[in-house]
Amino acid sequence: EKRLKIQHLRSVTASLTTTAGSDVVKGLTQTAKTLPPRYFYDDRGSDLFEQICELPEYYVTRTETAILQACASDIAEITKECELVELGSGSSTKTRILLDAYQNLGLPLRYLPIDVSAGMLENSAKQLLLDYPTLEINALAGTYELALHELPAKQLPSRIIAFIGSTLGNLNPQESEVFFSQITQALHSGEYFLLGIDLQKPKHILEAAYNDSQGVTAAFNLNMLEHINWLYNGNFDTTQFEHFAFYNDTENQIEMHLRSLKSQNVKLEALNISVDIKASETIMTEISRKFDIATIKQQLSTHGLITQKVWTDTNNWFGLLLCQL
Ligand code: AVI
Repeated sequence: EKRLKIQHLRSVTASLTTTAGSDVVKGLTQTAKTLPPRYFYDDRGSDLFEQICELPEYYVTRTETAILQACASDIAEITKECELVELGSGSSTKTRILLDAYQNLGLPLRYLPIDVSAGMLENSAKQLLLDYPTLEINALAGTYELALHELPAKQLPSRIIAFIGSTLGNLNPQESEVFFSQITQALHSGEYFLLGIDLQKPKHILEAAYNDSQGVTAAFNLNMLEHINWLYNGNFDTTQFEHFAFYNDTENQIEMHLRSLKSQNVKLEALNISVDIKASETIMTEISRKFDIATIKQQLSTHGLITQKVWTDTNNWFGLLLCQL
């Protein structure tokens, strides 16, 4: 297929600046234990995340989709002939709304999805090619960091990098600073950045979204231990941990933890570590920060990213920002 190119960047583990698994060792041997959220996303984890997006309590995906449906034609009109780079493209469901908008204006379609899951990229790319007969795809399998560094040359007059779904919330403040500088370095002056962010809202709504009644989020959280067992030859017993998520209203973030149901020892053979975990001790697996638009605009502007337009829903639950370098 001439319209599809898939480039495999170095593997996720090989691309770590340090030795594979050193982030796990560091996180499990410090006093307040943590594990990096990227370990959620093995095949089962990616599948569970897709299920989370459909949950009645998880308003995030539904709300952002509705905003995109309302503003996609504005975005296409502002950016004109523009190729779409998407960070963490996953199944590319929301992307279709943007592609439709460019197509409806008779603009050329070029899409550069970036995802760590090569399988996911290949499947969604094939489906997209069937549905959009003029679409060209150049997929990049790898981390954002590598992909942003190795973006192929632009073939249309402009480019938009989309980072939607509020994945920004999973980066801590220092990580987001680094991330914004990487975006700025990847863009040329006049090009665009589309950012989707989950906004601050009453605690009970947030806590319900991360403690769904069907237990999908709990399964997603616990699956990280299975993934780590598989990667590093570990013996985490998922029946001896429970999902624990709450809103920290000082930090304005959801925190997801795994709480130990007993005093136990876990070994990760491939990493040569043995970890003692006390009863009720928790391992933090994710933060999901909730933003306010004024603060994020300000932060973007310190990186030279000027917000041209902001769209929200009627509840003001989610924000979509179109910025220009
Ligand atoms: C991918 N990310 C934006 C999700 C979030 O809401 O922070 C991950 C997630 N964790 C639990 N539910 C969903």
